[in-house]
Amino acid sequence: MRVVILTGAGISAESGLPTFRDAHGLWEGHRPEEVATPEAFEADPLLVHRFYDARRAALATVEPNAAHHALARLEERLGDDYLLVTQNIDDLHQRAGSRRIVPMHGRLRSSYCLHCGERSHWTATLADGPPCPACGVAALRPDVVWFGEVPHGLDRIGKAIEHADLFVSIGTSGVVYPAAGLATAAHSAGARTLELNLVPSDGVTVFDQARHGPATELVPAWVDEVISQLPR
Ligand code: BV8
Repeated sequence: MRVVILTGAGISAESGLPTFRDAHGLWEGHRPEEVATPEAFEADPLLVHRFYDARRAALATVEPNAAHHALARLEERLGDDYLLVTQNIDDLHQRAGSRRIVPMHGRLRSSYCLHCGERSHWTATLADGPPCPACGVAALRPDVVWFGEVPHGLDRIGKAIEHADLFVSIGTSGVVYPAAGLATAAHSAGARTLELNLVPSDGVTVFDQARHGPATELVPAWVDEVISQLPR
């Protein structure tokens, strides 16, 4: 069975990371869409750096939860018949052991150099304008996909969805595109579709089936179900 999973901020909520909607939608009085854009970075790089530096610092204080670990277990059983697509820029999936993963909106623990194009593992701050580890120029930006920028891995995601038997959306409100359009694409490609979310998402009607509740309860239970149905 070929499975494609899409996750959003809801899967990391019980690890202690606020979701976009839960963070009262505001950060220092700004809507995330206002600070997560190239224009905002152009206008006020310090404000944007502080937004991501604070999230990078918070990431160091949290751990993957039972939902992240359950997905890593499922990947172990399905192997290459599995692909995890995440909108999250945290590394909790990777820390839980996920390997077949597309961080389509980038990674918080990575910097991108606007001078030489180098991507570097980054856990410290960027607001103080550190030099790029590769070219030495102080031209680093967070290695995340901002609104108006093209997400990563769209080809790989498109191919996996074309051949999927099952598409599962976990902890996402289904508001941001092109991620929010993947369930419809999977449905049109003939896959069965399932939503696992705390409450019905904006796109719930697209799904053949939906289960609502906390991810740390829904996801391990669903993974156990799938694994129990797999041939020995
Ligand atoms: C692009 C990285 C061109 C940075 C992010 C079509 C229609 C309308 C608009 C558009 C459109 N196409 C494009 C747009 C514009 C825009 C867009 O979608 N705007 C929205 C606001 C309308 N999209 C773009 O700009 C994209 N780029 O289109 O380029 C293009 C595209 C394709 C091909 C060629 C060219 C780029 C978008 C990426 C922006 N970067 N993140 C950062 O993180 O700071 S988006 C960011 O917001 C996240 O990554 C995520 O995608 C989104 C937040 O959504 P969720 O993760 O779902 O979080 P949310 O808080 O909303 O919901 C949480 C859910 O979890 C809730 O349902 C809640 O109930 C549930 N939950 C909570 N607790 C739990 C839980 N569930 C289970 N258990 C719990 N405990």
